[in-house]
Amino acid sequence: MPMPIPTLVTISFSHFCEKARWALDRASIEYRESAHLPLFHVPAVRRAGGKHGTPLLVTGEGVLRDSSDILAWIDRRRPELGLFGKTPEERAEVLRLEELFDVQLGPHTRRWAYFQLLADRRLLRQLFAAQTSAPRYQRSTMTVLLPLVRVAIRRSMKIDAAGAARSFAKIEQVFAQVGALLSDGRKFLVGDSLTAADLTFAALAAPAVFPDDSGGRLPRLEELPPAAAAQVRAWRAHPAGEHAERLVREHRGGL
Ligand SMILES: N[C@@H](CCC(=O)N[C@@H](CS)C(=O)NCC(=O)O)C(=O)O
Repeated sequence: MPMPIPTLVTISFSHFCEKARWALDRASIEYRESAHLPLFHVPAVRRAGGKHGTPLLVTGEGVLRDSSDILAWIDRRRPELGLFGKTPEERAEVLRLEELFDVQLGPHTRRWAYFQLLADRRLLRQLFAAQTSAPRYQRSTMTVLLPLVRVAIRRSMKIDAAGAARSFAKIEQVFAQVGALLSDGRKFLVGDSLTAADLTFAALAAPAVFPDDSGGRLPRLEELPPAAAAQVRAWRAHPAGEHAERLVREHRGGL
């Protein structure tokens, strides 16, 4: 019996979801996306066999509930891609960096960016309206639910000025570590081709560098409030930010 096409359940603009989507696209694995706005994702995730977190990949072999599990599954299906490097040493380094970015970068770019966006109702409304991969009823209901959703996001991720400042410091630390790795002139974080380390870094750095090629899922740099835009410009000028932007530009087809 042929395997059913996997379904990727997402919050459309989530950077952890983009990590999984990018890896699936890179591996040319056929899948369908069930994309949602925040809050609406919960029933969809539950129906698919998860709790509430996205991304979730429903495959013929079971349900994968974490972006790293999804990348590991892709690697088992497409080992020739070298998503985790070409030697055991490279694999160990890719896994180390993937974990570093998952824990020390992703939650912090998200909190920093949400802090900027939640302060600007018009921008938040635009962000939700731009998610054309999510069902139309969710986008129209969101205009009514917006005040509730702002409070829910703020509370669930402890988004306040002090938290945003802590996240800012974490982003700076990770950018410094990535900058140090790149300082020898390497084109990729590990080995001589794109691995899960680069892909994870570029996907999770997006809410700090707002790449021009985000497929319309994130606001454009010029739409951000001036202070946030100035910070994003500074991160873009950092070697790590330049690296993230270049990876998206050169290696992220099919947005
Ligand atoms: N470690 C997880 C993190 C995923 C994550 O933080 N997902 C967020 C979106 S960026 C989410 O779904 N939040 C909503 C929720 O948990 O209900 C992974 O790598 O998949």
